[in-house]
Amino acid sequence: MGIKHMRNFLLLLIFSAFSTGQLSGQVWPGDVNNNGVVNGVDLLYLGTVFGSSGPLRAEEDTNWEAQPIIEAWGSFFPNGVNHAFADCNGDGTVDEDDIDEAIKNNLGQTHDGSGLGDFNNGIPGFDIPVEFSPSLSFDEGDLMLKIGLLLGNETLEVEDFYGLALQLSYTSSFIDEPSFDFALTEDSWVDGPEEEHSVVLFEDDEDKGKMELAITLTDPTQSRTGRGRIGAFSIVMEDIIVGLIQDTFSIQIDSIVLINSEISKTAIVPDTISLILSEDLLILSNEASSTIQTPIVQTYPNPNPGQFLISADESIENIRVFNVLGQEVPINAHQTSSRELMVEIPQVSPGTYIITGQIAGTRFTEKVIINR
Ligand SMILES: [Ca+2]
Ligand SMILES: [Ca+2]
Repeated sequence: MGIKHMRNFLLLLIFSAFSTGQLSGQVWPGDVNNNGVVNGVDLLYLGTVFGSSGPLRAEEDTNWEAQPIIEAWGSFFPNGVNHAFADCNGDGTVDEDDIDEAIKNNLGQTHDGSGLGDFNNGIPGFDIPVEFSPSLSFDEGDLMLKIGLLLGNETLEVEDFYGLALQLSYTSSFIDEPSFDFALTEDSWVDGPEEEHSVVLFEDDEDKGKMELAITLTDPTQSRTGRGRIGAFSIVMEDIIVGLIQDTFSIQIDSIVLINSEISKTAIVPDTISLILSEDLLILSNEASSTIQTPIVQTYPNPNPGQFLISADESIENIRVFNVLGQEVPINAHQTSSRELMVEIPQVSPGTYIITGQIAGTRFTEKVIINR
C-alpha cells in the first residue's frame, strides 16, 4: 500500500469510528458541555448549534439521569463533546424545548465532573468590563428598581459576541424575598426584548440570594459587535419600600464569561454594586417622575482610616454615611472647594460604609472601606 493509500485508509478508519457512533456516551440532560454541572454556560454551547438536528436518542427524556446515546451526531463541540449532548430532550433537534425542559429544570444539578473552567473573570483595567447601572423608574404605574447590565466601554468594545453567562449573588437587609427579573432592553445592542435572534436564561434563587443569567444568539452564522447596554435586571419596589426608612442592597457578579460562535472564551471584568433605598427616595422619584441615574463621584483615599475626600463635577450636597446594616453614622464634613468635600468619621470601626449624597439634585451612592 502506497503512502497516499495508507493515509486514505487511516482517514476512512477515523471517519468510520466517528460516524458509527463509537464515541457515543450518556447524556445528562442539560449538561451540554458534559463537564459535570448544568449552568448558563451550557446554554451558550447549545446556542452555537441552535436549530441543528441529528439521530434520536434511545428515549426522549429529560430526567436527571444518564441517558444513553444510540448513535452519535456527525459533529462535535471544540472540547470534543458530541453535538448530541445539545439535544437535551433526545428528540433529534436542538431548540427551545431543550432549554425549557432540560437546562432550566436541571439547572445546578451535578454528576461526575468538576464543572471547572466554565467561567473566565477578567483583570480590571485590562479586560472588557461589565457594569451595573442602577435607576429607579415608573413602569406602567409600578416603581421599579432597574439595574442595567452594560458590556464594554469606549476603549474596550466587544468584537465578536455570541453569548454571555453570569452567576450573581445579592444580599439585602430589607428584602425578605426579592424577586428579580431580567430582560433585554429596547436599546440593547445584542437583541430586543422580543428575543427574535436570542435566548435568555434567567433564574433567581431567592432562598440562596443567587442568580444565574445566560444570553445566547441563536443563529450560528451571526455574531455581534458593540458596547453598552445589553439588558436590565428589574424588581418591583412598591411593597418593599413602603415604611422603609433606610436600607442597603448589594449585588455582585461572582463568575462571568463571554464566548464567540466558536466557543472561544473572552475574560470579562465583573462588577459589584451597593444601593441605598429609602422611602425618601420613593418620594423624590415620585416628584421627579423620571429616572434617577448615579452621577460620577470619586472618593479617595479608599481604603482610608476614617478621613477621605469626595469630589465630583458639580457641588456635592446632603452627604450621609451608613454602615452595611443601613444605620447612619455621624460624620464631620466640610467643603475644601466648590466640588470637593472632606469627610471625617470620628467614631467608627473598620469595615465597608456606604456614602450617599446629591449632585445637582441627583442622588448617588459610593462605597468606602475604613481600615484603621
Ligand atoms: Ca455543563
Ligand atoms: Ca431536542
